[in-house]
Amino acid sequence: MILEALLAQALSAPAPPPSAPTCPVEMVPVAGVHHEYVQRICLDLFQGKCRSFLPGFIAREGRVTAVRACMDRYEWPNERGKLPEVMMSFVEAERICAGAGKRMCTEFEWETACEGPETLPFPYGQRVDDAACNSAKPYRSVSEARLASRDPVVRAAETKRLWQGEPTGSRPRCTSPSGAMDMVGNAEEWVATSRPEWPWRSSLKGGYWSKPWAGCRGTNDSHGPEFRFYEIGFRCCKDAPR
Ligand SMILES: [Ca+2]
Repeated sequence: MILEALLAQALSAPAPPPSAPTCPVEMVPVAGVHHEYVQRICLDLFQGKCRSFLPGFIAREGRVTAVRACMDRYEWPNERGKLPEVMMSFVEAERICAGAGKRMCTEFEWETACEGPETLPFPYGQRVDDAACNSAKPYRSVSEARLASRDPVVRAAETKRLWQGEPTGSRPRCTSPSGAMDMVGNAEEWVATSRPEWPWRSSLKGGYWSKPWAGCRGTNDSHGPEFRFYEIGFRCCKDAPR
């Protein structure tokens, strides 16, 4: 049944996407039709994670959302070559984006930017490429007690010990079809939840420097807006001009 659905959808013409907006120079236009669920055929399953998908076969299902927005090209502070800021809560990210005349990206905007019109599983293509993005560094075990310490010196030391981020835009192949960079890997990114049935208004996208299977789909919905962690940053979005 899944194969039949995939074939039927692969052969049908996609709906025309919304026209791309004109965005500020530091942002990229994001325009497309987002489908709540996608199903693909996996070609290479490794330790429960799919590392390669069959190109061209995809079933798009669930709620359909037209997306039209502007998105920061890089993780905050959205300047090429700067290190992404981490240990950011969703609430802090909201305040910073608002201060820049922007807002949080929604989960569906983020996925649309990452996948592009072909609804790619990874921003750079159909299969995991450990060198494309900063997502395959060795995992370092975390001292949650030190990270949550009341002493800012202790927190900073633990954050520094765990840090494996890179300057934004360092890996040219880590560019999504929309032009946004480092969507997979480097800092994990706060977004505004698009699925109202989920527990928090805050969600996390794109994995980080030690999550080599991270792709455009797959949302971490486990953390509320006050949560902060050593690898969590964000990027901002803005409504597209009419
Ligand atoms: Ca990222």
